[in-house]
Amino acid sequence: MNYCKKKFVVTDNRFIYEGFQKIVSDRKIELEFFCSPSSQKIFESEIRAGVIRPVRIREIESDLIANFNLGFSCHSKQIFSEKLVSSVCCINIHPGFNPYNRGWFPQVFSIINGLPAGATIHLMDNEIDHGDIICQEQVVIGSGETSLDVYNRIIRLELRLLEENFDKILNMSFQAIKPISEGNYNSKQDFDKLCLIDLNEHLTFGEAINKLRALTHEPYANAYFVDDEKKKYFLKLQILEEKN
Ligand code: 0FX
Repeated sequence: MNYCKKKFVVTDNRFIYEGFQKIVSDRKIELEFFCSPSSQKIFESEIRAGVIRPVRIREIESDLIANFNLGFSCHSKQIFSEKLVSSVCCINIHPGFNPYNRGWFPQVFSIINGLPAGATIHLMDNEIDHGDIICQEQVVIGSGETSLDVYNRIIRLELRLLEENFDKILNMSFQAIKPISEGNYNSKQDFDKLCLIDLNEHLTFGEAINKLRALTHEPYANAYFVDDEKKKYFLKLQILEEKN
């Protein structure tokens, strides 16, 4: 029966994990936490203590379907299968303002294409960052912000939205609304393409600054150009706001 079924969280992000744990411990609710096998280093001590289990979701899917009635994907590297999302209520905490710039690194693309950025909590279906929206909030991107600046605000917003909506989600008393359109989707390949700076591309200064600040995200080396000797140079933009 539903009321005795368990709830799970899959995450590969330490900041989100710690925030999630705080929300859970304030409420004395039991959740099972999983991470991807590739994130074992991030969660070394938690794995040793048995509070997070590294799993391939596909391998434990039948257990999840039989014994769980709610699951969260919070910055998980793993895609939930159609079978899982149609059998168990699965909820995604996403660092983007659906349906805009669904998929890879939403704020990077928002800085470049001007589409809204923010955070969305939504039901999962078999398309990426696509299901009905439980709640969302936009962040306004400042003209001097890099991808890292915007991302740091978004992950805090995700946790605030989760905290505010957690009880409703657990009681299944939320109302989810269809996204206003299909929006647009960016893949890892779209991001990789952005990173190669074509030295002969004609852009306005504004467009070039936006591209470089969108690709500035410590500790990653993203934007690069290749010179005539095939040497590769990475670029990042430093922006200093005038102090009054
Ligand atoms: O936790 P997360 O934001 O990413 C995770 C998953 O790894 C990812 O597959 C999933 N789509 C996402 C919802 O949750 O951490 P991250 O370190 O992979 O990325 C954080 C930000 O860092 C990203 O928005 C842009 C930046 N970044 C990341 C990588 C890997 C870069 O600028 N370059 C990079 O190569």
